[in-house]
Amino acid sequence: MEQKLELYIMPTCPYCRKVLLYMDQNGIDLPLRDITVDPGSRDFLKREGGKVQVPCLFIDGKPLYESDDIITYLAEAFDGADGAVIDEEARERLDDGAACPLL
Ligand SMILES: N[C@@H](CCC(=O)N[C@@H](CS)C(=O)NCC(=O)O)C(=O)O
Repeated sequence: MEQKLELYIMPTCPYCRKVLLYMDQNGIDLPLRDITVDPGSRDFLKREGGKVQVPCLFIDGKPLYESDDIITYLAEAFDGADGAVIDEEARERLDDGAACPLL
């Protein structure tokens, strides 16, 4: 059975951009919830996830935090058709000196 996936993000968050970059490189398209423009999404994240931290991938309503864990999950869930490719150089660039905006 197909799982319901939703990715909670902030566009300026480098960890979110890392996940989004990975998705882009692998042709993965998921519904995005931008908590900076949607207060309802932020409230949902706090209530159901337990904390306001992004990125957070909801898998059938269950939260998965941590960008690397999300990428690992996506690599397994979407592996096959196109093959999962992680661009290590791009990931390092995003990790390097990444500054998180205040929530
Ligand atoms: N280790 C986490 C770091 C995520 C992170 O620090 N996100 C920031 C936004 S850039 C955040 O949500 N901070 C709020 C908090 O941690 O309470 C990851 O890789 O996903």
